Amino acid sequence: MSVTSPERPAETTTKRVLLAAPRGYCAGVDRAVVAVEKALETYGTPVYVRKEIVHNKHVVETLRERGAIFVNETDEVPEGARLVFSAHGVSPAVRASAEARSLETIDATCPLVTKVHKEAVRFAKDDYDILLIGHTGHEEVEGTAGEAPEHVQVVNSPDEVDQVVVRDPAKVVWISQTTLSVDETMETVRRLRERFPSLQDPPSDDICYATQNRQVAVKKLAPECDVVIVVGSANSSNSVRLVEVALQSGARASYRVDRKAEIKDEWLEGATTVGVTSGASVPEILVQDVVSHLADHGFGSVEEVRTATEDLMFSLPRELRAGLKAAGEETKRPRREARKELPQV
Ligand code: 10E
Ligand code: SF4
Repeated sequence: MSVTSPERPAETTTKRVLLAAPRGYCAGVDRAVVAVEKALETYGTPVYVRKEIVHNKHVVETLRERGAIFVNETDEVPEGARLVFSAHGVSPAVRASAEARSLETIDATCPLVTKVHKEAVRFAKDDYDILLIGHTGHEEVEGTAGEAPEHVQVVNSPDEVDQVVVRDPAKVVWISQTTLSVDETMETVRRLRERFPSLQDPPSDDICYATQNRQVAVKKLAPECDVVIVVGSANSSNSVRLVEVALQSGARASYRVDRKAEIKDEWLEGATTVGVTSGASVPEILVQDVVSHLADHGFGSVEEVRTATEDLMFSLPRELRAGLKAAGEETKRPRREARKELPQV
């Protein structure tokens, strides 16, 4: 595989793949998936997980096969059992209900989501109206809004800005879900600021580094592509955003697939350049499957289009580290490249 920029002579007709980098697992997903794996290894079954640990079918199916039991709510978990909170975070009400059932919780909330929770708590304490830009019903939004329900209102898109009502226009702040389209969010903020000129920004970017990096990479390759294939599940916000970003950035077509079997031959008809990327919850093995499927269809040349290098790694959840230590097990983790990916199901 060569590392090149996507520029090529106009007359080139070699069928090729432009492979976005960064793509796939972010530090928060990696930590959450490893947390469930380690919990299963250390404590044995049953280990319950509230909601999907990350929004990826393959990951959830694989962990289920290893013994994880996925539930929707804490009241489905037997009293005193072990429960992992997903990477998307939970509201204080969920924590309280887990405590009321004496559950042994392991909090796999991504630290970058926790950072946004803390912002909500702080601004609520200072009595701001908090405009949470994000998607109603998404678990991360439910968790963040649940930190201060009486202060937070969710703004789904630029079109919703006109319906926002605040108590004091001089005391309004916006925060956001971590996995949104950067461009659409900036448009929402622009419109909010038109209405509320004193609108305060969050202390730092809420859309996380991984979301931003994957969008920048897809923006770079999309103008060169006849079609961009995004590997990711339908409920994965950041994966779905990558399809939108690819289309807005000049790809003639873009499709999301969970796995290579979903790629339709007609998508590739007449195409010369196919872009490939994956959401933050997607194991690399699924991307490599797609790349080899494309090779079987004549797209044998693969060029990586890299726009950033990521080396962030989070330590495992505190409760799990304590459990590992008590069991005499290693709490430090090898770098990601040195570990095996989840096997294919
Ligand atoms: O739907 P999302 O993109 O938020 O989730 P995902 O599980 O596909 O990717 C990881 C992102 C998380 C955990 C939220 N910040
Ligand atoms: Fe954390 Fe960002 Fe990954 Fe979400 S997408 S888990 S916020 S690093």
